[in-house]
Amino acid sequence: MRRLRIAILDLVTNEVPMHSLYGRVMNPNLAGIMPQVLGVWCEQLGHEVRFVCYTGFENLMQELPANIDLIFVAAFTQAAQLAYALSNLFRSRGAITVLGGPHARSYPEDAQKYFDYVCGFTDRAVLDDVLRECVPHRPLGCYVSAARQPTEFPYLEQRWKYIEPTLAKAPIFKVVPMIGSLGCPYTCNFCIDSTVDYQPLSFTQLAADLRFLLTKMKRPIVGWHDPNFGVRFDDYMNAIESSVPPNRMRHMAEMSLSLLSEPRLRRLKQNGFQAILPGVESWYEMGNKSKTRRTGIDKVEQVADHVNMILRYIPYLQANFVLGLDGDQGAEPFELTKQFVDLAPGAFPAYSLLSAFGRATPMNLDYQRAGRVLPFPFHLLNTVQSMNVRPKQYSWPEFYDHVVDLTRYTFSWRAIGRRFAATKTLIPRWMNLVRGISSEGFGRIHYHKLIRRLLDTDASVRGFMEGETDQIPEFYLSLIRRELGPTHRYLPTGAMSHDPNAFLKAASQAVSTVQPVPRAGRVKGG
Ligand code: B12
Ligand code: SF4
Repeated sequence: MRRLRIAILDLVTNEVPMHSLYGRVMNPNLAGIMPQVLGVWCEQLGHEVRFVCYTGFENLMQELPANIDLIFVAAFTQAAQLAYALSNLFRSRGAITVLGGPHARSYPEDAQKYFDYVCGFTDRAVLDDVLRECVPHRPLGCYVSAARQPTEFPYLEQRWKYIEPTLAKAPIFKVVPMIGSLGCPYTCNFCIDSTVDYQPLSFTQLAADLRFLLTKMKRPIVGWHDPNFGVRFDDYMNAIESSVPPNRMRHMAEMSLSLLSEPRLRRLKQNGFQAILPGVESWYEMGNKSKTRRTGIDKVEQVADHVNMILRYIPYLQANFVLGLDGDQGAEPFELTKQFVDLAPGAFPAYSLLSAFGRATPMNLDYQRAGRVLPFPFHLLNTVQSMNVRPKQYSWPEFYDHVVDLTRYTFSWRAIGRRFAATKTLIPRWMNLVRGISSEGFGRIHYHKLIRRLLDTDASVRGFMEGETDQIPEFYLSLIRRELGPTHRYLPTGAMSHDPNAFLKAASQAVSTVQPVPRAGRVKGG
């Protein structure tokens, strides 16, 4: 195979350039693992790699070499328009472009219009196929996917050359991305991993990675990217205890409440776990994540007790909620969340607006069948700036009234003060304060209030959100233009719009450009 000049671009944000202080502190800590994995694999296959993690503050045009054969772009859906613009630019310079990551998994049909290759599950063999072929696929890109998630990743030591320069951009604290498992044994129907088998990676490798990390940093912080950390709880703890002396490492992880019993919390504390991000989601639905059969105020009290117990062992807890689920009705769900804010003052509540990411979950087919999915531009699909499913039980003004009210309550000076007082450890305490008064707290109150006002005053916004027109309102277009900055001019014609029902159409057609993945072997389409 010819030696290729390859660029790998991890798009951690979609703003060019970014201005937020919070983004400067946090974004280098949001980098993905897979772009680093690809870097290692490409070099092992004999190619030359230029790696860039775009955190919002680099000069993208200067960082990326003009003279490359192929570029890999890793993008969440919120970075899709930026990715499409960059693909267009690099194609015009003669490069082959490849997209992977959550957007490619969620909206492959759309991404095929703008990239030569669109990757689903990606293992070494898929990578090898793409690099061996490396030809333009236009107008429709080629969809490639392994039948399942990879069974192994390179060691941390091999990924380190890509991690180190990314973390060098983090001014205050640095989070090292690690992963010990893929998929999940649970089947929450709103989750991308509900249909992906749980699969632990090698615990021997994990222990070796942790030992290596201690040679690089004095008291590292590890951010676990496992969809549900700790399913094989004892194996993880054994790996950590066998390789990390007490007080030498700190950890952050997403874990279900159901996995967080008191004996386990004791062990997590001993092993330096500092932040846990469990999902509560709703007081009426999705009980299987928090493993409670209760609903309403009973569930609020039970979850608040559980959260307060966790906070006795773990200094930082972010409780994740989804707003606008079909099971919610009237003011009650929002009022219950306010009660939770009062009963568990030390938790940081994170609210996501219900979002149906293309083919990410089986449940999205139901929303599409009901004609409820709106064609909000991808750039706005980050669970905050837009909700692309029309609510079942609320009118839009009613819904946004509740969202504004809840957000205001959660980030009132009273609640921020109580959160500050209830958090005993220094960094978590300031973290809660900064998040509350920056874009995540005050910023969101401001943004949701703006949308609520536009629902009354801007007919184009109201008509779009009611599903009466596909015409994207000027308010959103100018916001996107502003955030894409100089890259906006490379956005191909038509790339601001997408078919919100592509998954449903593909599911009901015999021939699709994205074939269902068979049990074994690799798949190509398009
Ligand atoms: C860990 C995680 C994070 C971490 C790390 C993010 C990161 N950079 O990877 C943190 C906490 C930072 C995070 C933040 C966010 N997240 Co998140 N996160 C996850 C989670 C739990 C696991 C993803 C993961 O790493 N899996 C392990 C990897 C190895 O597997 P994989 O992602 O399936 O990747 C495979 C393929 O996609 C492919 N691949 C992946 N990347 C690439 C890149 C290239 C170039 C190629 C060729 C292939 C390829 O190869 C892999 C192996 O097969 C998922 C939920 C889930 N259960 O999967 C949500 C998820 C990915 N997040 C989501 C969202 C919405 C967000 C936020 C926007 C939330 C917010 N409002 O801030 C931010 C965006 C951050 C960003 N970087 O832009 C959505 C994405 C939906 C979408 N289509 O965009 C998900 C699916 C959850 C959901 N709500 O449904 N997240
Ligand atoms: S427990 Fe978490 S990772 Fe597992 S299916 Fe449910 S939401 Fe997804």
